[in-house]
Amino acid sequence: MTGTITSTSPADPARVLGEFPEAGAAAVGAALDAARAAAGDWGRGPAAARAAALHDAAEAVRAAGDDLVDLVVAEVGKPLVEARAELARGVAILRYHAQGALDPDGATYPSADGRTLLMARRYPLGVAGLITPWNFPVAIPLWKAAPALAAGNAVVWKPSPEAAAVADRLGGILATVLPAGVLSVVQGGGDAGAALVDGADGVSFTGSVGVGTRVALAATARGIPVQAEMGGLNASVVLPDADLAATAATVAAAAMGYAGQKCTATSRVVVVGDSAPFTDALVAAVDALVVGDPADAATVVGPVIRADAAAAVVAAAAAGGTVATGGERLDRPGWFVAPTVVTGVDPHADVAQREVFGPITAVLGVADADEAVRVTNDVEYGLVTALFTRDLDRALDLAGRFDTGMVKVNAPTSGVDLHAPFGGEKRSSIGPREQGKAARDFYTSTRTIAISPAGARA
Ligand code: UN1
Repeated sequence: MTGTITSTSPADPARVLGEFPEAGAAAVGAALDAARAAAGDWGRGPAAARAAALHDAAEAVRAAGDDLVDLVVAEVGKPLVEARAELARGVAILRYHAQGALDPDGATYPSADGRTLLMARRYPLGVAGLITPWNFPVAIPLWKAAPALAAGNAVVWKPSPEAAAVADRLGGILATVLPAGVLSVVQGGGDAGAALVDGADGVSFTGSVGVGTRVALAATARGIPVQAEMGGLNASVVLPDADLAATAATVAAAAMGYAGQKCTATSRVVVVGDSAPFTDALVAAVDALVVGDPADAATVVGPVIRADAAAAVVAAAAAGGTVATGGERLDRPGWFVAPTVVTGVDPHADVAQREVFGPITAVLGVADADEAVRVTNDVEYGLVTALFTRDLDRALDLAGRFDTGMVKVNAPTSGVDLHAPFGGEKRSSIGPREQGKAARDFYTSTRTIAISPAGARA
């Protein structure tokens, strides 16, 4: 039984953005067959052709510009300024991997006999199955698809139903510049995802820990490579010497920008020493953020994605600590919640241990830097940590002690560099890193080839 996805706007739930038939197992199977049929020519063909197609894709996405941005704003409630930045990031990702298609695809090694050509060469996996979330509906699909395609894979992409309209549009744009079957979109939920994992040659997933772990188990049971990027419970650690106002503004934006709906958002603020002055500065910075219509260029905090997501923020705020600001739904249509800061939180309280994925952050006071490291690491996740200090020696020491895939000093937890490895430790990630040159390690398999002169081994 397959149904229909009706996509609505979180800022105006009565606004329907499109209806999309769900792909059942048969439709996913057909997309996989088409991808497999196309993968041979695509992967064995010249890398320059893949580079050219990806450059064309970059140009096509850039040309879609404002239309695509408006759809992102409407469908997932991303504030206009961030949606524009995401589109620009998507174009840059396509250009980067277009160029990357021409990178060296292997290495040679000295052979034992000195005459054999011993080499290791990267080959595409075949059909890459991509399962992507709604929160970066352009950038995440592109940072998976672009390196997959550059390496010579065909792609079948299952987007989140919450971003079905953006996926439909983006998939349509990419289809205009790629050979038939090389990239297709299958709309749907868990069943479509399961069918994809069942037939792909490798799976790259971004989403929740629960689903990501199931995807990884199913892929591993089939013996195919899998990469899963999941949650975060990221800390911003503030040392006493940090610049108070600048740090508060950076942390407020990292916690509340796009209503905290990033796996890289700051959900815990670990303050060393007297936490009162920084907490006051943080609350003032949070209260200064513009909350409202995501289509307004001044807005920093728009709606959360669904009614239950709004309810989860309110419940988390009520579950422990003192609500310093926020904690309530806004009295307007749409899934708006006031940016929320909870103070006096025990590091083991639910609000400090469970990812809420909304505009809420918990302030945890600690006595010294060692305790800050302990508290920061004492969670199941390990995606990113931000450290705020003017002391370079302490930054150098502490940066190596956080159990997270990324550490940033005097910069927000959110935001990533498209050309650097991206991924986390512990429950945040399974498998090799994404983005940059690291992405090739996932989308290719290395084969070692030895070519000896005829008769040499007689
Ligand atoms: C960012 O912080 O710019 O799903 C990107 C997420 C992350 C991406 C964050 N995988 O939120």
